[in-house]
Amino acid sequence: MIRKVLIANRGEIAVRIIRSCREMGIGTVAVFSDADRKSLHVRYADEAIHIGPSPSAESYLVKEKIVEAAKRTGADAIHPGYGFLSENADFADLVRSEDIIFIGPQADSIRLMGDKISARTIMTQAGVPVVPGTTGKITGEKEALKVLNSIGLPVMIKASAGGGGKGMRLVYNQKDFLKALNSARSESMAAFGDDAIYIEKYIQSPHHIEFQVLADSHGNVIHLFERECSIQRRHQKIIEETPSPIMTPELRREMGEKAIAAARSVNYEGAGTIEFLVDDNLNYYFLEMNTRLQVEHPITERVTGVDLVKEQIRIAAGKELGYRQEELFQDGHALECRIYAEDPDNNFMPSPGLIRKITEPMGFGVRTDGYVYEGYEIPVYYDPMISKLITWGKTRDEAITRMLRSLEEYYIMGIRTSIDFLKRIMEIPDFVKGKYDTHFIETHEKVLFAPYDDMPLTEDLSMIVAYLEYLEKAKIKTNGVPSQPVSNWKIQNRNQHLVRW
Ligand code: MV4
Repeated sequence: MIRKVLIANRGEIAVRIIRSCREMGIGTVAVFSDADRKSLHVRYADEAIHIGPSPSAESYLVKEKIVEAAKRTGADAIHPGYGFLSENADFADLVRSEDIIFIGPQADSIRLMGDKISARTIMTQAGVPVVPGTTGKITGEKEALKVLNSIGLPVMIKASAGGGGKGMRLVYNQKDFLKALNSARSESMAAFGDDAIYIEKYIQSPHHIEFQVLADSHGNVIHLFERECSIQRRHQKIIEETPSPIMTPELRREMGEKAIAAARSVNYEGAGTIEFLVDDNLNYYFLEMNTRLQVEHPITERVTGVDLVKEQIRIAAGKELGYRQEELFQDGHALECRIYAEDPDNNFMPSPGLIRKITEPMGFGVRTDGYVYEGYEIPVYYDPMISKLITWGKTRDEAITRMLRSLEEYYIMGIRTSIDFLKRIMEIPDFVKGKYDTHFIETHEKVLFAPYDDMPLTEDLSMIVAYLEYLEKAKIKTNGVPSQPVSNWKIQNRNQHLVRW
């Protein structure tokens, strides 16, 4: 039995976890830093504990402070969310050593998958195809060159302790190889305190497709189908969808089985994700396993009907999975857009600050997972993601048109956001046709970053009102017709608003 869960996280995911806990009748404890006193997760939790200064290194990342907060509040379990301590095996060990339930896999599973070289070895043994490349760790330059000759150019050099693109080097020419090898090594040492690296054949234009798995402590393992996450920039996902436009029923069955085999090979428990690269000929290769709940989990929830957080909690409490593989199916299509407080017209610079006005999309087939509200000030200290907009449709086309109308409804004033940029993606014919790979943003950058043909009004509707008031106060005659500057403005770059007075 779990009666009280401490959520070792902040932002939208903390809110998301609290919601499932409340529906299960489980008490909740929020932890918060100085900057998060007014965060929604603090308001929604039954109890909240201050854990230190704003920088995460002094609050959300301090294992001992989190465990201490759980002990003080009598929480019997800790949910780590994603990011922060969610894939920290030592944290899982520390939590369990205090007789607190860690809602997640065993520490050994986290360790094995956190080390990408050991993950490749284990997957190979389990019959899961990995990208052609090195087995074990590369020691000397001589060995590396020998490996290079057997794989053939181009190759990717990756850090064993890395993941998500950190410490990666792409090498096209033999003459660049040793330099890249050594810089990858030193970068990995500086970032992770570990200079172990491995080499893979470079897959030119892959799709990033991942499978959601759930495993209980009784040996039951199921998969909840795939998510396609190929639309990314600088290794940050922007749009995810399920089903994948390139998936076939046969491939889905086969990759699903491999995902289950992958989870079994590390005695996995809880919710996890097996990431694959899929090439143009539908060859698939294991890339990494994520041993946590992922940002994009809601699209899987939408098409399968499974509340993944509730399942995580049930599994951690020792219960058997609430679903069998045979009863799961994909109902329709789901899309997720990540909404960031950043400025696409200024190299995606973070744009934290005060939310002056916000209207979020609603209606049939729409879900927003967020944590901001009118009057909330987004802190500078954390990830700039504001919310996730998820739409469902009976078909992919319906999910896309519903996403577009939802993005049109989304109105945020006070900060810059990625909303207009996402609208542009939704209207690119290749995206609508499902024709995209991991190079989509670069391929379409001309269109995506083209200047607006109208002045976009991303600031305040009240500017117009102020201007009209000014005209009135200054007794400027307009004959009831909006004067030039006002009438040319468009709201949200889409809906022409005619203002009369
Ligand atoms: C690759 C690859 C091509 N070949 N590995 C990027 C993130 C990290 N998880 C692995 N990544 C890649 N690994 C081989 N052998 C291409 C990428 C990659 C990528 C993968 C998924 C989504 C977007 C990407 C963007 C650039 C590179």
